[in-house]
Amino acid sequence: MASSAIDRRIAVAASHKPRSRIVLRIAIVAAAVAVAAALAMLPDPAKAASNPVVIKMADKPPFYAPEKVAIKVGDTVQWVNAGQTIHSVSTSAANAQNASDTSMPKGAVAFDSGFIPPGGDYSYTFTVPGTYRYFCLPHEKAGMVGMIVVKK
Ligand SMILES: [Cu+2]
Repeated sequence: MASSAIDRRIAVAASHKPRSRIVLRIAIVAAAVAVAAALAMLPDPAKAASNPVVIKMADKPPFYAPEKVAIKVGDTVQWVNAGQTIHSVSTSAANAQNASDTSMPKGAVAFDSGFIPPGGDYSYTFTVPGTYRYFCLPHEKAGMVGMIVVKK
């Protein structure tokens, strides 16, 4: 009796092996399809560059205009420094003085423009839907924070 129970367990374990391999194979195919779909969703660079959503960065008081923007996945945002001083755009929590000034949806990778001189600009294409809070490194304390909502 006891040995037949063990035999059954071995039989079950053996029958699970090929099935888990099939599951793995399906997972690999699904991942490949997901990557292909993600690549297909990436905007044509020439097209994106010709029609970005523009956010101006100004000095007195330092702010993003508009402060809140709603876009679609694949849209590119271009921040233009229209002021006389340095500004930046960052979702990097490591660089934020106040953690609540930055947030990203799951799966998004933090971006940081570095310092943008007057007249300079920075562009970023959003590929992960969700809400992004970002800040200007020199002016976070002064309230220079912005929000981008990326819809599917
Ligand atoms: Cu600034």
